[in-house]
Amino acid sequence: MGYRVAVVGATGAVGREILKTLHEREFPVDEIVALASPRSAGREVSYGDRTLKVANLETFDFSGWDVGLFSPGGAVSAVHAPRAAKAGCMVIDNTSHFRMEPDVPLVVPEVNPNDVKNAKRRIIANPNCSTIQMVVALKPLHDLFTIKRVVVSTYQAVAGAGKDGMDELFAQTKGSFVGDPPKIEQFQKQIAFNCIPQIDRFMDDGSTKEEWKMAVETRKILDPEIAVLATCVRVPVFVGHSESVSVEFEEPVDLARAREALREADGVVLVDQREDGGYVTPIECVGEDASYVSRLRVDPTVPNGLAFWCVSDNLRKGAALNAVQIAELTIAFDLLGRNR
Ligand code: 11C
Repeated sequence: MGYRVAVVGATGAVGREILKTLHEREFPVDEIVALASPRSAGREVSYGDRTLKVANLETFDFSGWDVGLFSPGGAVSAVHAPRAAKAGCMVIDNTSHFRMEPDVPLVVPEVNPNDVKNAKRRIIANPNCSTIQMVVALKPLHDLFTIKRVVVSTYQAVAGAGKDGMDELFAQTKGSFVGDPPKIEQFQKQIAFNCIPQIDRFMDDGSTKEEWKMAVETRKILDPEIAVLATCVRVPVFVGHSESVSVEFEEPVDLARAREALREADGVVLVDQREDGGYVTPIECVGEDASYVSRLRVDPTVPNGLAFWCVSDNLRKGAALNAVQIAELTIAFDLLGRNR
């Protein structure tokens, strides 16, 4: 039996990746609809070798639709996700709008799959991309030695800011060779040939909202006792977020056991050869599913510490794939369709 699936925000970078991922993973679809704002309605998007004409979200009736994968932006999800859920559709929302609401599960299938069963409001939130790849890598280590504190610095691709962010990096890079002055619209400063230590707006304590998200989301998904200090930086990479992660544990660490656990863990690929080039860089993870871990080593500056490098495709595991995996879980737990 297949399901009736709505993809909301279908013309955006994540929406398109969701359609691609649903098709690649042979998600059981009986009927699929692509939805977007009235401005984008009528445009066309691909689903496998089919072309879907985008329908207007504002006037769409979700009655009888089993699952909705939403990535239209927080303000739009705030209005339309509850409307879809009320009509009986199971919403998987990629925006940050519902993530920290206590009655909305925030799920990474390799880490807290059973939380999908608590979707009483029929809304499940997909975490921020930089959080997802990190918690996938942290989970097997937490199971072994119990994490106390994480210090992470990110190197985030412009795809995190959508297609406009990618276009800006391209235009500034090209412009530098032909003498055009950089046009700065999507980021706070020039992004080509630069690094910007600000993603999202500033909070009262001097951190940014992206850094706050990494802390609160990690605690909600993995363990409320874990302290997280994040510094989030935008870098001139098109797709693929990288992270330098230092972890302090309650218990003594054993590098060989850590390696073995990471090798065995779902969603993690350990590539760590301790030689020139024996690690993964963002350009190599594009289009791939895993959270790649490299440069794993003991941190000798704290009693029980490990450090590693982590890379993942932020549009894929960081957004579309994780959302589709959540949808697959709702089927596995019999939460869709006739079981609503
Ligand atoms: C970025 N992580 O790289 C952001 C994009 O909360 O879903 C995703 C924002 C979010 O800019």
